[in-house]
Amino acid sequence: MRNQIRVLLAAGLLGASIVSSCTTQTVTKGEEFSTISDEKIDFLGITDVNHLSAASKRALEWPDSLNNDWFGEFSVHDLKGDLAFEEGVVRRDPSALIKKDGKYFVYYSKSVGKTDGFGGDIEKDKVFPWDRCDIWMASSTDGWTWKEEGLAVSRGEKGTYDDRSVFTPEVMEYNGKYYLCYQTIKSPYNVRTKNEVGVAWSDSPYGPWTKSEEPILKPADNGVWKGTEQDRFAVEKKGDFDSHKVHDPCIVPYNGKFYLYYKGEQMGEAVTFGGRQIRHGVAIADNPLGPYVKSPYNPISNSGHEICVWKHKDGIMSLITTDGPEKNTVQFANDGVNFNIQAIIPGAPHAMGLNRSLNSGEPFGVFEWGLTHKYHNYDYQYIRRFAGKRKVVHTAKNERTSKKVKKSI
Ligand code: AAL
Repeated sequence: MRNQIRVLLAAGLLGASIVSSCTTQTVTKGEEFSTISDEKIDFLGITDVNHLSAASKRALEWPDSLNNDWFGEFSVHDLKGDLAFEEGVVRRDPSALIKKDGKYFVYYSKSVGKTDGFGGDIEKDKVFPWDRCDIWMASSTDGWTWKEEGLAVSRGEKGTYDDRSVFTPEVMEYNGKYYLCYQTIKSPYNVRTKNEVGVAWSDSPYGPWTKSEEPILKPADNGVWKGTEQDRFAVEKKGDFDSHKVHDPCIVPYNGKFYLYYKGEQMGEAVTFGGRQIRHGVAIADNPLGPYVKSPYNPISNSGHEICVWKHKDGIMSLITTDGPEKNTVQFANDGVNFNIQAIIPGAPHAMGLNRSLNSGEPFGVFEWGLTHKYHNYDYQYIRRFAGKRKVVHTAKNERTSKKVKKSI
């Protein structure tokens, strides 16, 4: 028998009653009614609509548009040539890959020597692997063997906003020009030092690069430290989600404007039920060089770490990894700002440098291959290559299936 079901989901209050015989079931959330098919109840494997568990209530609220476009697996491989692991050298946070005249180009943070941390003389020491970095570049024709071409953007002269470190670059090609955006630190680098974002531009992927004289993005200025000790957890007021650091910048041309996505770190960083409280924001400009205005909707994520965003259909897709209750998800915003979870995506490499020249037409195709970094240990990181492969079903070893990967866009 097919039944029409009325279920009250609001505020954990559940009332369910069989109303009449038909092909659909009606679920009400507060005053809102929606119709749920018998097929959906069957698909979700719900035993008894009169006894919906909290999990079943959440499942009934999932949008119908959910699909398995983002089901896949990743593998990571060593590179050859100059980007192979090198003792005593840090190469990390690869940018996206751009392709010109048959060659791939990547930009990354490079420094030498081990990390001392914050226990000693910060005037001399290296406090993080990404401290005392410059931005370097490498090229490759096959994406496996890389030639380090040299320095792209170096730290500024003493007294400038980027005199201590320039790192974690992203690259954008727009109208025949190239733009690198990256994190900047001014000395001294202690635990309360604010981190900013700079930009450089060039007519060629090889440079030379001209740097902005001022940062294009700064942390919110509305937090208040408590006391004068170098303790970043001691605050009178935390301020906005990005009151301490603006990190991992990535500029995407979108809707006739430039969307600068970034990671924010807050003064007095907290740990929540998803680990470190890390969130993303966006700032928008009419021009690639700014001025960038932060969106009033910030923060635009509840989780994440390194920014990995790309244009998808008419909106922006974002891979959220590492921190927060929504880590390991892909999220989509059809306006570039309001992101919703599309799928769980476990195992995605961190600090992904997407290969922006790929165009398979498939959602998961964006992960066909690209670059990532790996911790050899805390002091040294090196760049590797990832490969992502879409799957449609989960099979046992040697199990036969009639399911094929279908093209879905
Ligand atoms: C990375 C990025 C930023 C941080 C550090 C170097 O994974 O989030 O770049 O500053 O770690």
